Amino acid sequence: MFFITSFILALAATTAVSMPAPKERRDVRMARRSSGGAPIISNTAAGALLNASTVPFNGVTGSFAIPTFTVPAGDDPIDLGAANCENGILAGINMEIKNGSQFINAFWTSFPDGNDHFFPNVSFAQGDNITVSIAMTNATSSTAVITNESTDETSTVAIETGPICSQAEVGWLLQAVFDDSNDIIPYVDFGTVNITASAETSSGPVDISNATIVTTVQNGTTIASASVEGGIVTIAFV
Ligand SMILES: *C1O[C@H](CO)[C@@H](O)[C@H](O)[C@H]1NC(C)=O
Ligand SMILES: *[C@@H]1O[C@H](CO)[C@@H](O)[C@H](O)[C@H]1NC(C)=O
Ligand SMILES: *[C@@H]1O[C@H](CO)[C@@H](O)[C@H](O)[C@H]1NC(C)=O
Ligand SMILES: *[C@@H]1O[C@H](CO)[C@@H](O)[C@H](O)[C@H]1NC(C)=O
Ligand SMILES: *[C@@H]1O[C@H](CO)[C@@H](O)[C@H](O)[C@H]1NC(C)=O
Ligand SMILES: *[C@@H]1O[C@H](CO)[C@@H](O)[C@H](O)[C@H]1NC(C)=O
Ligand SMILES: *[C@@H]1O[C@H](CO)[C@@H](O)[C@H](O)[C@H]1NC(C)=O
Ligand SMILES: *[C@@H]1O[C@H](CO)[C@@H](O)[C@H](O)[C@H]1NC(C)=O
Ligand SMILES: *[C@@H]1O[C@H](CO)[C@@H](O)[C@H](O)[C@H]1NC(C)=O
Repeated sequence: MFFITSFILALAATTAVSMPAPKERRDVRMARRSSGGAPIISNTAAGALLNASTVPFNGVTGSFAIPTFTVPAGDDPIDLGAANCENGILAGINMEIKNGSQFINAFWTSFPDGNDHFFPNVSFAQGDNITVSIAMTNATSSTAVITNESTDETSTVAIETGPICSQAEVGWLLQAVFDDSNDIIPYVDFGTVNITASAETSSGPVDISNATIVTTVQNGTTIASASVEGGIVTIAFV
């Protein structure tokens, strides 16, 4: 089985923010490939990625406080699946300011289908502590759960996919979003996001300290940096 799970938190600075289209999300996953654990430079993402060594991942979790934002923001999902696997799942939160109003939604997408679905019965505000997780039931069926820890509201969905392939990657990322012209919207200053990250295989929890770091560089300038220490993935606006 192959598992990728990414937390993707995107923050953007214009009013014309839209969720990344499925193709764009997939392109982001493709673009963040690197070899041998070398740091990855991306123009759309920052955070950490981890490959399974011998035993595939079967679950991944991230907990964090929704950052403060005052301009349109983006996307904070986890995904399960991979660039080299046809099938996968993405789940998390999307943050936007549209027409002066703030929206924070939890959503999930499966690949290759690519349609966004919203988690019912849960809502969020800036500063809320949330936990997102995906766990495989079997090769073609998973459960995604999002919880607002601040109120104990939880929403759980069952997600069917095609067979997930046999190599594994998990990740916790902050991701840029795209405007209606498919241009990358620059990050706004999101400060620091600390994600308490964990992943597990059938053998139990995995040490994430060797995760590959992903740094966002746009137009030659480092926009966001990341580090991993003690099970916390820290992503910082530079
Ligand atoms: C989630 O928790 C926060 C903090 O307690 C609260 O402000 C927010 O309203 C909660 N969400 C819902 C839908 O109750
Ligand atoms: C995970 O392994 C795949 C296959 O070897 C490789 O393409 C990918 O870059 C690796 N990812 C990381 C984060 O090292
Ligand atoms: C934006 O908000 C204003 C004031 O509430 C409203 O009149 C207008 O129709 C809204 N525009 C859109 C596109 O929703
Ligand atoms: C959402 O709430 C409705 C009404 O209480 C309930 O029927 C439904 O099962 C809930 N859905 C989830 C995913 O919890
Ligand atoms: C996988 O799990 C789902 C949900 O429990 C179940 O409906 C499905 O039959 C299972 N598939 C296989 C191949 O076991
Ligand atoms: C989020 O968690 C932190 C650390 O436990 C706590 O200090 C803070 O009050 C929590 N925030 C909310 C909105 O519950
Ligand atoms: C990069 O620079 C080009 C040309 O100046 C500009 O149009 C574009 O918006 C910039 N991209 C980002 C992400 O800042
Ligand atoms: C993230 O962790 C660092 C180091 O512990 C701390 O200084 C910072 O305040 C934290 N940021 C948030 C938003 O919790
Ligand atoms: C992390 O990488 C170091 C150096 O390659 C290696 O010795 C160590 O076993 C790795 N730790 C884990 C948990 O994979």
